[in-house]
Amino acid sequence: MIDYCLLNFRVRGDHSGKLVALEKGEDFPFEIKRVYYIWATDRDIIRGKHAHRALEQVVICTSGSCDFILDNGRERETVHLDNPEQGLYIRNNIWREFTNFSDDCVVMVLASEHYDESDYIRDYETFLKEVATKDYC
Ligand code: T46
Repeated sequence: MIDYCLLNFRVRGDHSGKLVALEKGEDFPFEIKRVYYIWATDRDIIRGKHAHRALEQVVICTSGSCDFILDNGRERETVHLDNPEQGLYIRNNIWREFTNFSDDCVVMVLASEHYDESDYIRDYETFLKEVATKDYC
């Protein structure tokens, strides 16, 4: 099993529309240190192609849709994101690629750490070696 989950956010909508608020300690698995968002990506582009050594993230498709392909070094799973009421929680040591972007896709990412290129594993063979050394089962 791949170590991810879909968080279902509480929606505080009324007749004027929907609203999700994410508060520290209540709705979220870590303290957010960075937020970034991605849009205007052509459908067939494959982004990501890396894992993180320590970083944890929650990915929210706030508009449109895209597919996240998650890989723990043994198996792969595709998660379709198209709902701003859900967040994809990706822990460390998971290889991710994302693609199949709709024209209106906006992906917002909430991150547990500041940007640090040394936390990225951008080579798949290196990723396989690093996760193999952590595979105790
Ligand atoms: C991830 C997926 C979901 C910065 O300068 N600061 C930042 O906080 C980020 C995220 C990126 N950058 C720079 C680094 C590159 O020169 O922006 C450029 C594009 O980044 P990258 O190629 O890593 O983008 P994606 O979409 O492949 O991956 C990003 C995140 O980097 C990554 O952590 O999990 O989104």
